[in-house]
Amino acid sequence: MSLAKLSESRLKGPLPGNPACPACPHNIGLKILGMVLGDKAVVVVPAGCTSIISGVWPTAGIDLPILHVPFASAGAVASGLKAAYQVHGEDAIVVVWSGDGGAADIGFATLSGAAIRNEDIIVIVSDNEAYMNTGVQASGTTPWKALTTTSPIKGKSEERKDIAMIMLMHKIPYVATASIGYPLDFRDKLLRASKISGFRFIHLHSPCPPGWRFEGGKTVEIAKLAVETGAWILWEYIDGNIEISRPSIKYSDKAYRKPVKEYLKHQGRYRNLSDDDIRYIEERIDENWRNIGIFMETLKSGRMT
Ligand SMILES: Cc1ncc(C[n+]2csc(CCOP(=O)(O)OP(=O)(O)O)c2C)c(N)n1
Ligand code: SF4
Ligand SMILES: [Mg+2]
Repeated sequence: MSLAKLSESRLKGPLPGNPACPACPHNIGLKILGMVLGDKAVVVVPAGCTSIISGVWPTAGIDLPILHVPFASAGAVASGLKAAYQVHGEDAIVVVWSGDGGAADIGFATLSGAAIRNEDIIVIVSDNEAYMNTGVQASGTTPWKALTTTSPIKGKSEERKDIAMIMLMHKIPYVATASIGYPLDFRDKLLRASKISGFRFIHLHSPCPPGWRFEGGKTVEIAKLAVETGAWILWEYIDGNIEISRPSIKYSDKAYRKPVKEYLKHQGRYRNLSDDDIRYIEERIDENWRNIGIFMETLKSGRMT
């Protein structure tokens, strides 16, 4: 179904005038979520920007049923909620909509537990690469050298953790990366995930204007540049195999990738990068592509079960 059709048929998702910053990536992602899952989604939201975006009673910022839960508990609450719906014979799709801090760091234990139990839930991590709601503190997914309010003066000194690969290692049925710059790819992945049962995980790249220090109108452009430079790889793990997703396929060949500087230069959080740093970041991108290629081959050969 086309986006326009989906949009006509279900007007679920973020409402106009909600308190998100202009050009907020979460609003874009939530719009797709509402369009695809519509009335069936029940959304579990740990603390983060989305807690604010969803509004303060009696007004609402998002037209979806939302359960606000403590930071560390989303995986556990979603598991219990789904079990309760099953007992009552209702087929609600329970979705955790979490930030990176809520998923990769503080809520990781309950998320990992729910994954190991293969709970019948969908987890979407809208990754803006820092704890934005509390003032841009570094999280486990903040990239190396990005400036945050808790990083050393020259930027974060550690590498980011790859939460999608970590979740894949839990041997769950479905894992994908997505980007708010490619809504149709995200829509398709969400649709496919919604037709599978068990624990499904989508890691959504979500550039944040105030947190990354770029002009609001550039949210989608920057998300696309992450893919076009190869810095964000779109892939999908399903039926025991990984495939590079259509928007990223071309960039498997380094010759087609834009220089990573094109992506970094718009973002004030990278203003202190040296030429050596940029070269190093480019090398890491190459390495990520090599690693995913090796992993794809390993899965195809059946050497990993
Ligand atoms: C246990 C606990 N620690 C800290 C906080 C404060 N807190 C609320 S939102 C937030 C940041 C959330 O970051 P993230 O999950 O990345 O979501 P974002 O705001 O970036 O969308 C923090 C630290 C809290 N609510 N609970
Ligand atoms: S800080 Fe970023 S993620 Fe949070 S509401 Fe603003 S634009 Fe959205
Ligand atoms: Mg965040």
